[in-house]
Amino acid sequence: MAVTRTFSIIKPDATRRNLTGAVTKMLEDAGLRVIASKRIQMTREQAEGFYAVHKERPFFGELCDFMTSGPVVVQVLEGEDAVKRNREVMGATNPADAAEGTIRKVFAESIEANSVHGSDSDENAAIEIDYFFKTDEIVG
Ligand code: DGI
Repeated sequence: MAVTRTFSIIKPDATRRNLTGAVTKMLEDAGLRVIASKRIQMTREQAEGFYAVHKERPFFGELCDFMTSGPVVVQVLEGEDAVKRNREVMGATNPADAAEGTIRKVFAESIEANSVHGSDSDENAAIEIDYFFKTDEIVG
């Protein structure tokens, strides 16, 4: 299996509850390595651009409100089959459906305040990494 990269966000519900370390430990325990990380306050424009694929969905406005409601930690993760491995450890979008031991099962508050984002394909991972990081901020 090839070593690849994915993009992760520790969302405002998790930073608010001081869970940055706890979430990162679960990512690391899943075999993912944090090769870039920064804590930022996302602007409305950044959130709307990041979630542009969802702009016709009824929850788009609330999603952007939530993602700008507090600090987030954006990360680049590296590991074997990183996109898939990260999606596995994140768990289902709705914590009610998430498997035992996943980040969302353990920490998420709701389908919206679900603690983490993770890219859903290698192609989107590259786009999302590029959206938040300069090349020299990533040290693999
Ligand atoms: O890739 P995921 O984060 O698991 O899920 P997604 O790409 O389908 O949706 C992106 C985010 O949008 C998700 O993490 C939380 C939010 N979202 C998705 N479906 C709903 C939702 N928010 C609300 N309020 N209601 C939804 O049905």
